[in-house]
Amino acid sequence: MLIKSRNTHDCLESEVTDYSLYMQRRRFIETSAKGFGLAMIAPSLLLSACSEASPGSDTTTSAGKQDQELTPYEDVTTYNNFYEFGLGKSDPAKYATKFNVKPWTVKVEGAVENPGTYDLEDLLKGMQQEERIYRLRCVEAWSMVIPWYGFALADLIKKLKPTSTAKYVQFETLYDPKQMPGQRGRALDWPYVEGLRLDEAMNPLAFMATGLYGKDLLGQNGAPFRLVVPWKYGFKSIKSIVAIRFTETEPPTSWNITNSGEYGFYANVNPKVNHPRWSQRKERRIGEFRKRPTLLFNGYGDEVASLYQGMDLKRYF
Ligand SMILES: Nc1nc2c(c(=O)[nH]1)N[C@H]1C(S)=C(S)[C@@H](COP(=O)(O)O)O[C@H]1N2
Ligand SMILES: [Mo]
Repeated sequence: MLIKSRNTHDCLESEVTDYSLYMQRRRFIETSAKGFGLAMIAPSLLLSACSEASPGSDTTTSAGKQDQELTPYEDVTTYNNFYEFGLGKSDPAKYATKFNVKPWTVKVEGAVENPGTYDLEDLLKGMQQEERIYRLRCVEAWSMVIPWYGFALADLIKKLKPTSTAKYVQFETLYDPKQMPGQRGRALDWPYVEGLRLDEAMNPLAFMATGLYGKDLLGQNGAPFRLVVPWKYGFKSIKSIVAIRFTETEPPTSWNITNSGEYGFYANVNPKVNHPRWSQRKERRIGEFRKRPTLLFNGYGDEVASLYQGMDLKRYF
């Protein structure tokens, strides 16, 4: 049985406010048991659909508990950004239904002591899987609140052991135009690549998701495993990863390659730095009509602001 350790992102069963959500999550206990690698989710884990914010944290005071109401599973799995499966928000759900993720291998390369080609299952061995409720804020000014399932990116990095010269980590998405119709067009330079500074990647908030809502990830959400960096715009959270590369210099990233004036390497959520073509001051939570104010670092400043001390966030956007 999976033992869940408590940290600031955990919450108590008694904080559950939405009964239908509670029932929904109970149902996932059965369905997820059939899934790939997710058979061991403890029921107690599935009942903790509540605010991730610990008392007194920034998120609680600035945004309130309402801010953590989960985005319905239906929306999370049908309104997606995954250009490999098309440019429209409903394309990924339409074209990823037969996406085959077994077997899945991941190449580990660069400045690292344990390079190699790993079966995903071997790569995940020893990773402590847990649920984390994180907001995901797209650069297009919409957002969702998702109960992710997975493990700390830091744990994986510790297992792979970057050398002392490694300063960045780059991730790469599968390139397979037969399965990914979007790759037959040239919307982006395929394969999709993303990266983090190593200290950002080691921050406890950086997460590798294998599931959401207690089920394995569907193709549209980045099966079989994807990055989730909750304080950065959604495009940093690269999906369906097949390579992890440790580098000494800042690695190229897809949206920055495509349009460096609009998409920086850092991409920290920042209401004061507008996208050149639209404001970032507000966002629409999917499923809601009124707009919410966008929070610096997507509301996770307590945990991550120290990473950027002394940096001009307008220049390094
Ligand atoms: N490989 C790849 N990863 C990607 C994208 C993409 O097009 N290709 N889109 C990104 C963007 S812009 C967002 S907002 C999130 C959306 O994740 P979701 O569909 O699971 O909500 O995925 C990110 N990861
Ligand atoms: Mo996005």
